[in-house]
Amino acid sequence: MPPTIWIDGQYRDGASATVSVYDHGLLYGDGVFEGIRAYKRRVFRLQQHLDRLYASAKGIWLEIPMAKDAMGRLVEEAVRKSGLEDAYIRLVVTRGAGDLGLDPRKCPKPSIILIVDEIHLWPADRYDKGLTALTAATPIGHRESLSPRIKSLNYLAHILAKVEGIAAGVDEVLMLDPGGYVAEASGMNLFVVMNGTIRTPPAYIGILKGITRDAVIELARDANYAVEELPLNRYDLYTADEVFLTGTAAEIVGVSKLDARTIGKGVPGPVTRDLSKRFKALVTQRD
Ligand code: PXG
Repeated sequence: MPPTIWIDGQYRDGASATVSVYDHGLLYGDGVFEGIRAYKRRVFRLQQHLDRLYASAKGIWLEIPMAKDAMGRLVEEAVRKSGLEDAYIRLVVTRGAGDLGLDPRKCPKPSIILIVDEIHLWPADRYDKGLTALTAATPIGHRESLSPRIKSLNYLAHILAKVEGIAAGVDEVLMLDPGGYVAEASGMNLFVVMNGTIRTPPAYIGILKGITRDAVIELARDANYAVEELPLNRYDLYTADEVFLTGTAAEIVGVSKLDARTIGKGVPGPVTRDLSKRFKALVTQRD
C-alpha cells in the first residue's frame, strides 16, 4: 500500500511529496516531529503526542500554524484515508523555507508534513529472543544544550550511536547521559527489572519522555508492580534480572545481551512478557 502523505494543506503522491531545499528543517535540523501509531484504525494516545509536539515546538520558539485540535483531526483523517488497519504516522513541523543564514525569522511559514505508512524495526524473532546491545561511546546531548525532552529533527547523536552498534554487529545501542548515567536507546526508553521492582531513568536527567514509557509505567502500577524512576548506571543493567526497551515503533522489546554480558536468563523475562501482553491489550482496547 503506498503511503498517505499530506504537506501544507494538500495530499500528495510519493513523487510530488517534496520540500524546499531552503527549508531550515533540511538545512539545520530546525524542526520537531512525532512518531505515532494507530492500531485497528484508532490512533494511540493522540492527545499526548500532540501535547509533546506543541511543547517541543515551543521549546525551539516555533509556532505551529495550525491549532492542536485541527492537527488531531487531520491525523485521524489521514489514517482513515490511508486504509491501513495498523499504521505508523510521522508528523513533522519544520521551520519552513528561509535563506541560507540561521535566522529563523527569515522563514515566514513553518511547514507541516504528515506521513501515514508502516514501520518494522526488527525481524519478528527479536521479540522472542531479545535484542543484543552495546553501550555507545556517543552520549546523548546535555539537557541544557538541546534538551533531549525536545523531539527535534536533530538526531545525529542517536544516529552516530546507532552506527556504533551496526559496526559492532549488535541490534541496538544504549546511550549514556553526559554524567555517565544510562539515558535511553537510540529511539527507545529503557527499563530494568530487579527482584520484581521495575526501574527507569527519570525524565529530568535529560531523556525523551516517551509516550510508550508513560503507558508502561501506568500499566505496571495498575498491575501492582513497584515502579521507581531513578538514575541508573551500567552496573544496574548488567546485574538486572531483565532489561527492556519501549518506543512507539519498537513497542516493548527485551534485551538479552548487553556489552557481552548475558542479561538475566538471556531471553525476555516474565515481567517483560507480562507487560508486553498488557500493552497489546491496551493499544487495541475499545472504550
Ligand atoms: N527516546 C528517543 C530518543 C526516541 O526517539 C523514544 C525514546 C520513545 O518515545 P515514544 O514516545 O515513541 O514512546 C523515542 C521514539 C526508531 C525511531 O527508528 C524512534 C523514534 C522516532 C523515530 C524513529 O526507532 N522516537
